[in-house]
Amino acid sequence: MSSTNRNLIGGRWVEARSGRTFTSVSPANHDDVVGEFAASSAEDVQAGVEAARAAFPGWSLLPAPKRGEILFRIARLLAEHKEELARLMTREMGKVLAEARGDVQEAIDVAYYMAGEGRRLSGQTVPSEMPDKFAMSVRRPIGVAGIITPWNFPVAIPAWKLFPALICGNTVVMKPATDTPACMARFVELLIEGGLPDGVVNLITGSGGEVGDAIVAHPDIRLISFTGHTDTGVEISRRAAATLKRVSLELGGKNPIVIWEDADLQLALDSVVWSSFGTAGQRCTAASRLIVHRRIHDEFVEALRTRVAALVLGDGLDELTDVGPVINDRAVERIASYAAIGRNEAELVIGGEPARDGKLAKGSFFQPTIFANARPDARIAQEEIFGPVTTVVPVDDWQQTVEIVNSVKYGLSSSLFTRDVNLAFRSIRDFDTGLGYVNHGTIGAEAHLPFGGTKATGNGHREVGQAALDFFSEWKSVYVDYSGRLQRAQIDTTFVDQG
Ligand code: UN1
Repeated sequence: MSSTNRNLIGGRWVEARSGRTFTSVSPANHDDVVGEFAASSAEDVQAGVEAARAAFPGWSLLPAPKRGEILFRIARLLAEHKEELARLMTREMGKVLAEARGDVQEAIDVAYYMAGEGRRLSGQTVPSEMPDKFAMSVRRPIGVAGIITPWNFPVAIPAWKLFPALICGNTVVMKPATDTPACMARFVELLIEGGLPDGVVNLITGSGGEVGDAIVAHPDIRLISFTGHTDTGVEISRRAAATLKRVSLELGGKNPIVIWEDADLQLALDSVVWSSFGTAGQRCTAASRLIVHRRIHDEFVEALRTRVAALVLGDGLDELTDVGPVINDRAVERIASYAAIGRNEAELVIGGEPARDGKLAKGSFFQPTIFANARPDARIAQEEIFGPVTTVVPVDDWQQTVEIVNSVKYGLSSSLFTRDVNLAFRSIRDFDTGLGYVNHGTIGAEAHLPFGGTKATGNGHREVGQAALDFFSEWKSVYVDYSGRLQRAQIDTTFVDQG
């Protein structure tokens, strides 16, 4: 079944001005057309920005607890439609149904959390250094936010960005990834059904080159929140500087799980299979490096090979499937080229090829792949592959482990399996990543703590949790002088310490 889907601008569903469209197809079966969507351009972005600007005064002046009530309603609607959204997501993006349900659940969690923030949005109240003077800071909305989202979490990541933007009083122009417009369109329909006023959220589908560029360039967009490739993030930063936009970037990862010799091996294996091959390895937080103590390297690799050999590849809608497709054929090619590099750099344990047999023939599938005995500086141990491929690097001592963990350009997530509490705390201090796990894989961050990474993973901002409020609001410091006379700060005050 195919349908025509449109942009949402100022509360109305409209076609792209050019009338052009593009199709979204299922990565599990390219004959399955999920829908046809507006191939928008700068004109459509212009209309979206105008609608968002027009909606800004009303939305930003609506008291934040009332904005929160709308988010509560949206959270409940998302929960009611969880199964429907999850099935659409599996069909359009490929992740297995259990994970798609988790993706929608994360959006529900963020909606509830941010709805509650509507009754806090705290600033500081501090004593003034002058008598009869009141000093405090308040959060203010900024304006129109441009939100550009990836395909790997088609509902959760838009929600991470959208709900804090809204609770802070901003209005939004959103562009979904070209691979997952249907998920975003359905998500936005539910926002409207939840009572979001016209123009508060505007959806513009289309390519990065047209829609994304126009959002980044538009002078009336004050904020950009982007998740995707590091190179794109750098380019966005560069271009957004021309109009002094505030930019939050969530970029690549090369996340390690360290397995120490005293680790609970069964737990480590369960966690590695989940962190490396869940979402077919297409998470920014996927464990694409396994740093394993040399004394247990061979035993661990053999046990992991057995586990991975048992993984069932297939359509994520089939409950028996463990690993779904990757997003499209270009991804299959990219992963295959890394597998070819890996064969020259390390020992191929299992996988290494696209999977095209039988029912997989019409989709974009890649065999779950393990490389072992890799050097820490091998390309497959340094570069983000974004597929079901993980690389085992043997290690001899702790100092070397810390160096290897920190040797990549990214710093999103890291994990350590050990029973040694001292090492656990050392890892928290010394692994240079924004997320750190102990006896748990690299994936599974929750909605109420900051999410983000160090180094080339981003530009220092954090998503979700209270940290997201800091990105989507501007501080105003307020002084109320009720002394009735001129009091000059730093001058007309009693100096206790005269130096
Ligand atoms: C991502 O890795 O692309 O921590 C997002 C997790 C999820 C979000 C991941 N809550 O695995």
